[in-house]
Amino acid sequence: MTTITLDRNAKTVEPKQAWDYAQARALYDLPFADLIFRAQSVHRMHFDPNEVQMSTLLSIKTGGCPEDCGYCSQSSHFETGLKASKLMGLDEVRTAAVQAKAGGATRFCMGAAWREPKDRDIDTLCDMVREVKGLGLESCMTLGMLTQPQATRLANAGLDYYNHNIDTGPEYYGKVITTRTLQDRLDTLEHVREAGMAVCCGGIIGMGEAREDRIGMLVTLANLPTPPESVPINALMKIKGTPLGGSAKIDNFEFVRTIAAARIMMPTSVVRLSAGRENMSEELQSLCFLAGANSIFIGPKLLTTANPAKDKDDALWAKLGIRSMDI
Ligand code: SAM
Ligand code: DTB
Ligand code: SF4
Repeated sequence: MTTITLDRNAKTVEPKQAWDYAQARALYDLPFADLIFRAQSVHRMHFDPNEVQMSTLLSIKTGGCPEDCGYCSQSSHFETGLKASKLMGLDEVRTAAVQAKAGGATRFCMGAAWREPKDRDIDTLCDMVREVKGLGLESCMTLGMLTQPQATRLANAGLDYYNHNIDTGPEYYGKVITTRTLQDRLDTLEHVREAGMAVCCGGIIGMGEAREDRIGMLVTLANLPTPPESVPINALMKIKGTPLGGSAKIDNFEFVRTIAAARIMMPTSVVRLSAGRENMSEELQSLCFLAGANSIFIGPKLLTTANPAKDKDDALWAKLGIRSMDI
């Protein structure tokens, strides 16, 4: 194991191997300015600090999900008022991807409210991947658990990334979801890796978890056999009718600390400021970028919830001098 020094003037902290909880905790607990300086220094070693990747999401199959994720509008276990729909047709996906590209996205992520896809849907999903790739966009899908053959078929169709979040730390996992285990998620991540796709894996902050759980989540991610190339950090979008819909709002600095620790612990990964920008001030988003976030979702909608309007985002990019990252 590599030891890290927490010398306040050190420019970088770059362990090449495992992080243990105590190391991660010491990092996370640093005075705020020291943590941000560390994160920004690491960020600049691997990325242009003024570039942010713009992604757009599309819900290709909405609602009616048999899983009981306590944060989710799409679970059939809770009354959220969401209207369920079947798997979208190819034409609708193509139209949405063309629009996303015209709106400035370079990455297109398709999400389905499934526990797992059916084998018979995989050909259609592969056609969707080919459409998106044909437009020159980076592709990502999140469809629930995958078998090894399903992962291989998607990879062969050209799918670049598979998103499958661990959502929270190991000790809090059972408080959030009971219909699957953390190990189920890790098994799918292994299938994704084996198939040769890049892994997009992160979680949600603000579900009533403790700082220990946020750190536990980052330690789990950083210690995967290969850390995820892409790490989405979502701020909980509170959904009425879900068990976690009444969670207390996460402290802004705590959220930024999570981003900064993710950046330092996974220095070459794209850290995605994912759900929650709709409820964030310009200043908070800017702190997230300073802490090393370098991807966001653009477009008026995430999967089922709101995202900032384009004119608002464009005004912020202009104020900060942020450019879109090429893929
Ligand atoms: N059903 C698939 C799955 O769970 O893997 C894919 C879709 S699911 C909506 C994708 C991810 O979105 C979840 O793993 C979760 O991390 C995030 N998410 C879902 N609802 C959210 C919410 N209300 N606030 C923040 N993030 C959320
Ligand atoms: C991820 O980590 N965040 C995105 C993407 N992966 C699929 C989804 C956010 C969903 C937010 C709640 C909603 O819109 O339903
Ligand atoms: Fe289903 Fe995914 Fe929502 Fe969980 S997060 S209920 S698996 S759509």
